[in-house]
Order: sequence, then C-alpha cells, then structure tokens
Amino acid sequence: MKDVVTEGLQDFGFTVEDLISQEHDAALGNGGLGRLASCFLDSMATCQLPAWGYGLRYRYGMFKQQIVDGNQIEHPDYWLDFNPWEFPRPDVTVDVQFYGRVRKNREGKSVWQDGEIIEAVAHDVPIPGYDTRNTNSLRLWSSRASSGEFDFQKFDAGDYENAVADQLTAETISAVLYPNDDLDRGRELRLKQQYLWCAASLSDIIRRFKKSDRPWSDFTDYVVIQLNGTHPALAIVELQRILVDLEELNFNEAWQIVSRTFAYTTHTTLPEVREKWPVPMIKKLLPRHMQLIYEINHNWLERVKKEFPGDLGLLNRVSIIEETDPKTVRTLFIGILGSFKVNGVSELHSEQITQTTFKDFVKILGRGRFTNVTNGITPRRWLHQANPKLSALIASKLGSYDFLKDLYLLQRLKLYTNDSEFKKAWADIKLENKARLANYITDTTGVQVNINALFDVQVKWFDEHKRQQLNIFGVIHRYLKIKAMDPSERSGLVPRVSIFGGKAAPGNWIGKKTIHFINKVATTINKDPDVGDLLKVVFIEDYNVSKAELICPASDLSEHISTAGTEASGTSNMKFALNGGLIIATIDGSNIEVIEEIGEDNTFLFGHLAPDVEDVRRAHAENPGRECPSKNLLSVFNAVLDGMFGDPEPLAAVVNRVIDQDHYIISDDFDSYIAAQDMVDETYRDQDKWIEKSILSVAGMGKFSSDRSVWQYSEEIWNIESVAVKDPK
Ligand code: DL6
Repeated sequence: MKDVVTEGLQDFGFTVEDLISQEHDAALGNGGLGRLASCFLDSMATCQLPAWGYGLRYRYGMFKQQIVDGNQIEHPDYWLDFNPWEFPRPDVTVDVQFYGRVRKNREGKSVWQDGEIIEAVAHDVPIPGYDTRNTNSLRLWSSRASSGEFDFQKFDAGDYENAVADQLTAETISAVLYPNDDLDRGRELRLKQQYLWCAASLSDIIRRFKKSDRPWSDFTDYVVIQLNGTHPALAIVELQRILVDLEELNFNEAWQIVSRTFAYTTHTTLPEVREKWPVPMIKKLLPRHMQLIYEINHNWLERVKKEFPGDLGLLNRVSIIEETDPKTVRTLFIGILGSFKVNGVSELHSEQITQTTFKDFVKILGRGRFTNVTNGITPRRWLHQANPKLSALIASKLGSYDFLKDLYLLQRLKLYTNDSEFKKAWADIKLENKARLANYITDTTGVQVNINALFDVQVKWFDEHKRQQLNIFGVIHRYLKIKAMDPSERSGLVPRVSIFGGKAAPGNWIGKKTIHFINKVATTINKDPDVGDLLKVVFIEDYNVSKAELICPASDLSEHISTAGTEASGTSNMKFALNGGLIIATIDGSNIEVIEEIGEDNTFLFGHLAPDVEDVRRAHAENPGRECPSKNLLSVFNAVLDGMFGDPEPLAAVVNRVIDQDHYIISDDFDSYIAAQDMVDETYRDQDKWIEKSILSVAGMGKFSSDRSVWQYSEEIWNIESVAVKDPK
C-alpha cells in the first residue's frame, strides 16, 4: 500500500515520512525480551501460524529518557494518547478475582469466594503478516473496577474522592511497567499484574476452546502456551485451578493436561531464580493458588524422594517452596515443572543452564525436557523497512524479494563479493545511511560528524554485563593516543565516531553513572581542537526501536561485548549484521552462532571464554588488592581521576567499580579489546576488503530470521502447522 499512501498524501501536501513520524513506538517492553516478542509476532503472522500474543496494556510503559547535563532523567511516555493501532474490545472482558478465602462445600470441593473482582478489558493490536492475508492479534489487557466507573451514592453523600477510588485502584494494576532488573519494589502490585494477565489470557483461550465443544482430553491437541520468562508462570497454577475447581477434573488428571499445555523459555543467564514470592503474600492475594502450589510441590517432592531416596539436599534444592523466613515460592520452578519443554535462547545459554540453574532438574526430569531455540529477528522490519535501498539492491541481484521470506537465500550474495559495480552500490547505500544518521545527530545533539569516519555503535539497554564501560574506556584510550601523537602522525589514523544509546532502569545506579560518564567524556573530546574529526563521541537520547531503524543501517561496526557467559542471547548483533555492519564481539550468547555463520575472518573477536570467567573471578577474590593487569587501562583511570573530563568525583564510581570488584572482568579483557579495535582500524583502511566482509556478513544471516525461530518452536515444541487465510474472492 505504501505507493498508494505516498501518492495520496502528496495530494494533501504531506510526505509519507510526515505520517510515519506521527506514530509512537509502543512503550511495552524493557528491551531485548519485548523486541524479540515483536519479531516473533511478525514471523508467526507471516508464516501463517495460528497464534496469539498476550500482554498487559501499560498506561505508562517504558519511560522516555532525557539527558540533562549528562544525566538520565526519566519522563512518562504518553504513548496511548495517540495509538491508532489498537482496537478496544469492550465486549471482551474477564472478571479476575483477588483476596477472599477458600472454603470447602458439601461435596468437599474447594470454593474461592469473597474478595475483590477486577475487570480485565481486551485491546487488540492487529499483526499483519507480510505477503499473506493472515493477520494475527496481540491482545493486551487493561484493568478497571468491575463495579463501574463511579459510585454515585458516595458522590451524592459528598464523598467525592472515594466516589472514584475503586476505579483508580483497579486501574493501577495495568498502569506501570516494572523495570526488568528491579524485583524488590511494589511486589504486591507486580503479583497482581502477573495474575491479571495470566487469568484473563487463560480465560480467553479456554473460551475459544470451549466453542469447539470438545472434551478436556482434547485440550492439549489444540492449545499450547509458550511462557516467556517467569512473569506468566502463575498461569500454570491458574489452569490447574480452573480444571480442578471449575471443571471438576481430579487433581492428577488436571495436572496431566496442565503439564502438557505449557512450554517455558528462559531469557536470562542467572537472576531469574531470584523471582520469588513470599508465601504470606500469595496466601493473602491468591489463597486458592497457594493451596494448589503446596499440593503440586507435595506431589513433586514425593516423586523426588522415591527416585532419589535419602537425598535431602536435592529435595531442598528443587522444592518450589524455599524454607526462608518467611517462606517463599520459587516461580521459576513452577515454570519448569508445569512445562513439557524448557528452552534457552542461544546454544551457549541453553547448554549453560542445564549445567547450572537447571542441573538438578535435568537429573530428575531427564535431558530431553531441555532444549534450545536460538533467537532471531524479522527481516521485514530490520532490513526491508529500516534499509529499503539495501533491500532493493539485494533484490536486484537475487531476482526477487523472496529472501524476505526465506532469509537463507542471502547466501547467494557470496557470489558478488568481487562484483565492483555491486560493491560500489553497496558502499554508496551505507554512506547515504550514515549521512541520514549524521544529520539526525547534528539536529539533536549539535555535534557535527564526518560521514567518512568509521561509525562504531553500541546501542542497548544499560546493564553492567553488557559492558558499555569497556567501550568508553576504549574511547578514552584512543583519545589519549591521539593526544600523545605528534600532529603530523595523526593523519594516518582512521577517524571514528563512537555512538552510544540506551536506557538504564531507574533503580540501576551504576547504569545511570555510566550514562553520565559517557556524556562527560563526549563533551571533553568533542570540543578538543587537537582531535577534530578524528574522534567524536555521541550519546543518542531515548533509544527506541524507531531510532534503531535509523542507526542499524548506518553502522560500520557495532559492539556486542558482554562478559562471556552473561548474555542469554542478544539480538542487536543480528540487526546490525543484517544491515552490513561488522561486529566486534565476545564469545558469548548468540554472538557465537553469528560468528559461525559469517565466519571468524569477518568479525573482530576478543576476551576471555565463558569457562575461564569463573577462574578469573576467583583469582580476583583471592587477591583483593591486586594491580590492574592492563597498563593501558591504568592510564585511562589516571586520566579520569586527574580531572581530564571535568570533576572526577561523579565519574569515579564507574572507575572504582572496576578497581574494587571488576565482576565483569573489564580489566582482564581490556588489552584484548584494544587489540581487536586495532584490527578494526587496520581492516577499515582497506575499504574494498571491508565491503567484502560487509557483504559476507549479510550473506551469513539466513539462520537469524525469526521465521526460523518460530518454525523451530512450531515443529519441535508447539506441533502446529501453517494455515493460510483464504482470499474471500
Ligand atoms: O531472549 C531475548 C532477550 C535476549 O536476547 C537477551 O540476551 C536477554 O538479556 C533478554 N532477557 C531479558 C530478561 N528479562 N526479564 N525478565 O530481558 O532476552
């Protein structure tokens, strides 16, 4: 439709870009997890898979980031004020119960009664597939008081505030998105969010199933629910409750159905085990669920006792209930036990979890329960929409746009690495994309950047393990080198623009300090006349998907430099490589598979390997006052602490974190990082070689289409096939 719309808008005096820029990004996720879900939704529709996405319709989702004097300031994002893509469905509502008590009725059945009812209201976001009539739905729930908007009796009696109190309390449930790394705040509200989401979605799924008039024994032939992380794990207990209490199945029969309905994906390397709910809180908010959790746990522990008699340690470790004071419920364990398959999101991650967090469960449940599905990205958005010229150039060589539906077709680009006309067109598109980004940078930050410089990008959520600190220390190292050089020698250097972007969760103080650090270093370097165009540092405010669509096509190099063994997968590496950017990377998460596909020779690798990281950390612990192993890094620290970038006091935290703890082994990886960066410069000098590597990067990206990921889920876990929606004509 794009051509028709473009032409129609011209008649009104607008461009299509004017229209597109009116659209807000959905503020629905924290980072990689939500972006992956978006790619999966696009792929499921395009692959014609009968699937729904479910989530909460947060009034205030991800915050808007503003940088003031180098500091991150968070503002609410009123993304719902203009959202033409959602269809409110006041006809689709679910009553969700909280609090109350459980009593036994005459037949000895448990009845959950009293308490409070909140209404979940559906809002549907259409997800149209590419080149198909199939359109799936993302159904988002918002909460409201089931008693109606307004209590007129209270209003009549002059109690104006309380007349709307119920409504306001109910709406609070879907009001805010919790940052993914803050598990300790607002716990009861968070639990309410999770339950509302699970209960409403399950009720919707069951209503749809019941229309078919099939018996419950058929349920698992028609329904599979993929849980992403621990947040929806309560759905397992909720389905058990529905089957036992409302549908009157016996406990074991119900559990057979439940544990053949769910599959579970873990998206993290460790802290997920931290999501635990205090037993008293669940008892108060969801009293029937707490009883069921105890019963599920009892049956599970009986099984473990039988299979591993006398192993009390094992019993303690795998119990859903942790014997703390107060006792807590380990949400992750409900997820594992209630699912027929559990997967990680990259080969390394999936292997790693079977040896760590899930080790005991592998022993009891068998290795077959655990598998891997490596993440992917949708080429429709991340190549065709973000980089239309590159997509068109590829189509001109491959003869069609079929690669957008079968990304492995990109392999044929390998045939053209010596085609000079093609390479020139390839390089021109990159330069045009860089010019577009350079204009944006100048407009928004005032910094002028040289488009012939190497654009080196790290844009992602600020999490300590992603090591933006390593990158900025490397920038300072480069700066010191330039400053120490005789001006006559400087002309031989490869000019660089270092581009950063990303948000830190409001409670992540070291992340926020790092953002400040980067901005302060940028201010000093950008105004230093000794440096000029040789080095510029830019922080792009309020990084989001729309900005990523501008940034990815413009990168020459992007950084995926997490400490080995800490990033579950990562998907931005795929977005950059698919746009012809080279990557500098550690041997971590999905980097490993990306490197395998595009070839080590075409990537810049450095750093300790995952199995060695623990040894390095142990050596740190055994040698507390140890010297920094890198002289280069010491010089960087001295420059910062001597005030080269202004008052050292607010910058010291980022440096001291490495001097004192260095959990992410920055000092141990620094020299190898610098050596890899030197290789980057060396390679960039030979533009012809660089373009060849850029083409080979794109050619190797077939595996990383999210179509491959969702097909793998369909075939290996969901057991579903594609169903084309027929043309009505
Ligand atoms: O699987 C999607 C994405 C991975 O690519 C990232 O490596 C991983 O950090 C991210 N995980 C989370 C976990 N959050 N929670 N909850 O965001 O998932």
